[in-house]
Amino acid sequence: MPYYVTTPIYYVNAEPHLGHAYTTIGADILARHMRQRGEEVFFLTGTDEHGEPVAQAAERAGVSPRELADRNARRFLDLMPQIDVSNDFFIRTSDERHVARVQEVMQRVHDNGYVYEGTYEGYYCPRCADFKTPSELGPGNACPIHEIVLELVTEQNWFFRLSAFEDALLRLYEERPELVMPDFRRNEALAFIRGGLQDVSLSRPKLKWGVPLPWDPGQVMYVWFDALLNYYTALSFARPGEDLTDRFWPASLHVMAKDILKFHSVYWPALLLAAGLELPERMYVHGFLLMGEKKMSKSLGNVLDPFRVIEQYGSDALRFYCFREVSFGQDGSISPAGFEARYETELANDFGNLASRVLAMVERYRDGVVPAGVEVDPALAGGEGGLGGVEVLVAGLLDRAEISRALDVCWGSVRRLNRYVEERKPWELAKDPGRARDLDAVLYNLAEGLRVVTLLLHAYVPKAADRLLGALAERSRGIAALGSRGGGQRIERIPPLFPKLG
Ligand code: ME8
Repeated sequence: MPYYVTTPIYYVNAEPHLGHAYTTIGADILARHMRQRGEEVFFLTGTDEHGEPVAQAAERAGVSPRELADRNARRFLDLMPQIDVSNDFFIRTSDERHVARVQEVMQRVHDNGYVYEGTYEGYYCPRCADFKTPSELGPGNACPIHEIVLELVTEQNWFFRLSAFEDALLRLYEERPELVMPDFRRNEALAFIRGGLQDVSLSRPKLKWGVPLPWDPGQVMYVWFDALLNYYTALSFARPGEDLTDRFWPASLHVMAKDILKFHSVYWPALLLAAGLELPERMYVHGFLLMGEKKMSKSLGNVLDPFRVIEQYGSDALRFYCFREVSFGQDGSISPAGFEARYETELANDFGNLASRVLAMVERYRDGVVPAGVEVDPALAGGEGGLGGVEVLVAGLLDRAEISRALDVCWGSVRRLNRYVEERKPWELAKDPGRARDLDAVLYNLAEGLRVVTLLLHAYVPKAADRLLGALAERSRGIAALGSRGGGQRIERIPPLFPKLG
């Protein structure tokens, strides 16, 4: 089964921040891991360029929406290699191939009878590009996310018959319990649907910056419909001269944070049903990275700049920290002090020192050759953090996008290997020529365990893992079981993987 994973497409009303990097790295970890398992993977990210959020920001900046979009899309594009993201394509919704495909799909929704003309009256947040229901409004009719007071708007526009899909969506959620993960997010989506679905405005009459409705070009499409469809349209033009839609649609997994749960778990499946298209298999809804108590957000101005963090600590450290510090799925606070602590104790000490020690001991005691002809030690394979079957455990968790839990399992193995060094004391065995076979066994098990866990960590910390696997003379980047390589290879010593900060 091919694996097609997506991130949200990000608004270009401002520059990227760590929240965007977080989701993108999460999806990247899954894409990399699936490739390691030999799956055929397509990984999509990109930018959401139409609609009020962008048009209003451009006005404030005194530039055209297209200029602002070009400028900030560039920043998102540049971010990807810096955080070591291996996306197969980067979609921009201002791309005319996307626009044409969106019009085609929406015309089908129209022709299938799910569109009508009417008057919208209610509260609209231009920053969220969201029509708020009364229960979603904060005190004083404010947007609870952006903390701006919303005005009551009345306008003539086109509607999408969302209400027609209430029963179909309830059935869908019944039949496919893993459509929205984790479970508590599925329950939120279900509660929203059970609360009753109102038809939703499908167009914006006053706005110019968007996709014109094919049947009424004087209006542009509500940006969320344009945006959601990116997951589908991208496949038709991501590879020049080739349409990947049949190969990769429906998507295996959409990754996003809880702020856009409603759009993905309610509007999106309804829109696809209305267009007669297949539905994505699953979505994973994660929490917010918080700085102190607040969600990091462009409009609240409390952002941590990923470019600066990478400069200081490297991309691996950022990738590791985000998923280690905050359990994927939950909200969690991050801080510069937290970064430093994890870097020192876990990357530099637990993992970096383990790697240095193992390489150094193989060199010192066996002239750099991993001993061959020895068995896997059951003591290392079993027990807490045991490495036997660790690859199966990690794969099972990543199948359900449990990125932090899978990392916890890997870290359990890193720590188990450190304990194994302390328990077996190779330096004492080395003093006794009668125990040469025991020393062989310990050194083999350490090198083999380090190889297995580094292959698993490759998806998280690709740069460091590549260096270490190079030193371990491991050419494959597949997932491996403890004992699947027999020894005999010549290792090399390398400078510390995660040097101590000065
Ligand atoms: O909503 N913590 O774009 P957006 C964790 N264009 N994740 C965060 C975060 C934080 N503090 N801040 C942002 C949009 N994110 C629409 C999406 S999709 C068809 C259209 C991440 O630029 C997270 O993935 O506001 C969140 O869902 C997304 O950025 C919102 O990005």
